[in-house]
Amino acid sequence: MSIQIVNSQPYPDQQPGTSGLRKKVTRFQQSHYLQNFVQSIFNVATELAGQTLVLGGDGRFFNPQAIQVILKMAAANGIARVLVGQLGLLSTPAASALIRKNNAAGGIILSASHNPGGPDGDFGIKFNTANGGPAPTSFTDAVFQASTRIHQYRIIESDDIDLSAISSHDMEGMQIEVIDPVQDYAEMMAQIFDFDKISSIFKNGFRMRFDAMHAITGPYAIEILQNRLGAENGTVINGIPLEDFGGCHPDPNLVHARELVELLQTDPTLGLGAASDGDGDRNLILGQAVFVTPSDSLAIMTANAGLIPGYQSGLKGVARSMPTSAAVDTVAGQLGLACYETPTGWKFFGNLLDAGKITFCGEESFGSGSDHIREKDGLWAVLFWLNLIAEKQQSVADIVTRHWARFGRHYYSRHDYEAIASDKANQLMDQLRAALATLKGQHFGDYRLNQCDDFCYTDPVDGSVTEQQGIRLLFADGSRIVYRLSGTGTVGSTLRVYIEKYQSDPALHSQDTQLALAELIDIADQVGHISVITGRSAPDVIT
Ligand code: G16
Repeated sequence: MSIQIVNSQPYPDQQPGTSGLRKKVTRFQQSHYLQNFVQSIFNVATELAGQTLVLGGDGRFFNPQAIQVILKMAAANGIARVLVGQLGLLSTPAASALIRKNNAAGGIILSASHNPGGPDGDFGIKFNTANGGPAPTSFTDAVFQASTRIHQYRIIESDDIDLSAISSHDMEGMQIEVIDPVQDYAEMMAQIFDFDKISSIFKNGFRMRFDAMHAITGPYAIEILQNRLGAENGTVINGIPLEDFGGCHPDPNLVHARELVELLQTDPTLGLGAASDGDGDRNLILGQAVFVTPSDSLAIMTANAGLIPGYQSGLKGVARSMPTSAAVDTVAGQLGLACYETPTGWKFFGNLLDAGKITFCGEESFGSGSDHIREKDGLWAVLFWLNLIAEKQQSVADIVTRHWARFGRHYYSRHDYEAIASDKANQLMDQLRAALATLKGQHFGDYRLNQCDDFCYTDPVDGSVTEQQGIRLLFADGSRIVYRLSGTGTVGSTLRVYIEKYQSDPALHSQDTQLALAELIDIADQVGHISVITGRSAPDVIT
């Protein structure tokens, strides 16, 4: 055996955030940095020894090198078999599906999600457990602790494995299967959605654009939308995965998916615009002159689940992350469904899904998904909308406005202040926390503050408690302002301010979300002292 035991020193900054460890590529390239973290995973996930591991990433810069290191470390740590995507590629939802289908003991996914890539961009690594979902906080905390104590790691001395073709290899007794990253996932989608019905709208001239943002979903979208469903060639734009995402920012929002937004504006024959992010778990849904907020999308999916073959037997319940609008709560209330409010982070849905308490879940951060896997799923959401359009024979705008007419409208916007100095961001949150007791009952113009707190979640399945998940201002009319610091940024701190207002009367619905929320936006600044503390007069990104 050519196992090497390599001496190394801990790095102090290997604490995983909302979704694994995300740092600059240059940080990951420092000697032993990646190896320390991977060894810490193996030291904690002792259940992996003798079992199957799924491995792949979103193809960003450093993906190929990291895959080879992890294969060699897996072999040295007693893993029996690794399923690795061809060329080291796997979308996050496809990886989750593979873990579940193959009874793998876990998976390692290489991605910094929607963060930019390239030599100066970001890289990331996360561990998913045997249920296919992101590891819980107890696990990531243990990995961080292990990383602070590490002094050596195990690795095989071996040549790199050729991942360019579907093939099998043996590495010191560990079996490596290089698999097609797309086919199993495409099959699963065909089981959930009515592919014949969706094909029929494309046959009848329905046109759409899907922006893969030069990230992982290109090959998946081309196979499913163009090859299997018969959408015209050219439906998938930016479909070739590039290690720097073509210099673009693979974050499917109205700012970074500008090209798609403009395509919809200039071509009135396009009935749907959609996009996904770096690793394929997020989604953006656009119609002609309408952006479907992720919060509304979850509510609309919940209200219409019965139209989709995979959900015809009904929903067990639904869940949303705390900052996500309460649009889905309104639907759940009317349909008599249980509705859960969790902290930000897909991992919090895992227990609810595993316990059979929910079927759908979603987040304002462009994530929606169901119990088919344990990750959010970008293409799943796009297919859901296509299936809805095909069933209802209505435009995206019609589906949305009819939904609002029935359930009322939750005006909703997120304001992001990016890369602010961390001490300022912490000061802002600390002063808000300190003011909570005095804020309650205060009036701000027409708005009376009913309740305010720092969101604390008790998991209904295992009783675990997660504190300090965002400051909530809850007003008497149901309006909300939420302040929270992002867990996925890599430069300074990002402050997210979420603003929401409910209007049940369709006659009073306005076209302009920012206008409808203007007073609350002012209150958010007034209470949070955002401009004073950060020195910023406006957010960097408004969604
Ligand atoms: C990750 C998590 C999501 C979460 C998001 C929050 O998304 O997987 O569940 O909603 O982070 O991001 P932030 O903390 O920046 O608001 P992703 O797509 O980056 O893996």
